[in-house]
Amino acid sequence: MKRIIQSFCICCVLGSALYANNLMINVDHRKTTSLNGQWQYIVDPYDNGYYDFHLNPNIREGYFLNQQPNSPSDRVEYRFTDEYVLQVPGDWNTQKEALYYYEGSVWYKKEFDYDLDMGKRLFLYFGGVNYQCDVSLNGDMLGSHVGGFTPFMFEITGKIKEKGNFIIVRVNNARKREGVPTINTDWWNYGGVTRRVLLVETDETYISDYQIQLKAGNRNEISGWVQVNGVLNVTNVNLKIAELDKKVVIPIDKKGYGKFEFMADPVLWSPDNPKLYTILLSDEKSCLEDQIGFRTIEADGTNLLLNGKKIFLRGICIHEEAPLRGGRAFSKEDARILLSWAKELNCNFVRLAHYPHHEWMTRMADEMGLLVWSEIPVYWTVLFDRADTYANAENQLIENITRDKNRASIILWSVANETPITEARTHFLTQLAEKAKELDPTRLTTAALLHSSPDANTEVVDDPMAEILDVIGINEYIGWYSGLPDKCAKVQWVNPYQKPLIISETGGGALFGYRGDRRTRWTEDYQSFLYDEQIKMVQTIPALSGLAPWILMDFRSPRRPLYGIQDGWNRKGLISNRGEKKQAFYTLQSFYQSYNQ
Ligand code: GCB
Repeated sequence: MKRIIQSFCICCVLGSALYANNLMINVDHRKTTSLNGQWQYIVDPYDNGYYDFHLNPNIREGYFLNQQPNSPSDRVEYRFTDEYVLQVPGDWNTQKEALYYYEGSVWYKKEFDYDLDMGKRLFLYFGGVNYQCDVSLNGDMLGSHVGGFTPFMFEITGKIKEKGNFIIVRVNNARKREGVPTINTDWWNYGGVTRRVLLVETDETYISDYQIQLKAGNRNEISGWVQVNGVLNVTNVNLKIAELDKKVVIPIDKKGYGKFEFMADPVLWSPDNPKLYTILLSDEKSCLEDQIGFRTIEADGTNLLLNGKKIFLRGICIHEEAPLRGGRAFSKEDARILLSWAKELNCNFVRLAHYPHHEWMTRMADEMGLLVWSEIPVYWTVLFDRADTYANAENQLIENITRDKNRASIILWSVANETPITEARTHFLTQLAEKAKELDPTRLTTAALLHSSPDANTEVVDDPMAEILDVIGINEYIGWYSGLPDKCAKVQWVNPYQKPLIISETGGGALFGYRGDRRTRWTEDYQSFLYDEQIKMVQTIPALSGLAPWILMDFRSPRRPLYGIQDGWNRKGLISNRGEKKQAFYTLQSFYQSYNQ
């Protein structure tokens, strides 16, 4: 009983235990068993399976116990059944009409058998669960996780049986003022086990994590580190890059950690030539493969340098919304469609807004040659003066960087979007930017900032975060939230910072197929005219390093109720939610094509 009391201790759920996440990276190249598919579920708006009638932890009847009545007189007031199943991965909102607007708890259950050989270890891996979850196995709590877009895992070696295991997960997507994001966003709060669930099997000792990159600003030196987990009788890890004719022996210390650096002359990864090398990491027993590209990214005054050469980022923002089908994107095919559209636009850059996207996206960006802005959901008005909110944001940053630090495509770690300027905010974001640098000195930090307008035709970059970050992102909606598109021609931009500047958002809404004159809002004509005017204006911004308009595809948002036009969708997409390209798609496409020449 004690074990159960501990596992349901509310302070464990609300305290630092939420952030204990020993992530093993690169699950795709390990021995895995999918637990995707149909999971039984119970909707629990009152958290009845979690609290008793006095709001104490429901130790005796908590749904994680999966109790079965043993006799006709037994009282058990819940039952998981095949009559109620949800597809995992997937959000619940678009799977069940009754759950479309639902925000609260849903219990998921999955059974599995597993025959684990002696000397092997087993981990339960979740790619992403929105927003908070408590995970149990065979009636015992494994732990909890907060944050809807990053992976986490639990070791279950010694906790499974050969037959009849059951996992029960309470998922809760209630928005919280102190959460990250907070209660106020412009996207749909898709709940559920939205990304894949896997069992990952390893040897007793295994390589859990590593970073292998060119040294910052050095195109001939590869450096990094490896972390080994387990019994730690490993003295060396071998790193092999056959195509570069490199074999490196990395000495491992008592903590399982080893550093390395060596000279090399790799073909550099770039959008024009997204060259990836097969990397093999091995200890005596096992070998782990990855595909890694090598490139450098630097800020040099107002210039952004990719592989030492000035680059202009021809970008587009993307939400992780499934193309055509709607709902949270989760498959390789979803990623392929979204990124192919970006390629068709002649982009060399995507801003993956406003939270870490699926690992498919960044791996595919590596393969397809798209540079990536990767972001955490520090959006608008999170509670910047709260230590727990900071800890949550930092944990999401750590999990994001941990997962994706070997992706050549990622050049920017973004710590926030459109946050109000206060001392507490600036302190909060500065700490995040410092953390990102500490974890990954090979990339640049950024955030999407706001600008100020001292008079009708002057726009000034003046957020104090511009001092701290390597690259400044500015969201501006001239011609949509501020004036009409012709305002763009009158505006003067003032940017005192000697740093690369990117317009990280701009745009306006249009309903696909709605045509009219260019001053009629919501027509494709208005939107395309706005893009024409924006394109002219941004070229007058001194030393601009990139543009990422808002947004590739229409996406669901409860903030967008306008009947007959929005109907619950943010219509700023260049492509409708049905995959139809609006006129502005072609406007931007031809600008990017001309920029490319
Ligand atoms: C913004 C936000 C983005 C919104 C967009 C809009 O500035 O960063 O999340 O969706 O504007 O459509 O208003």
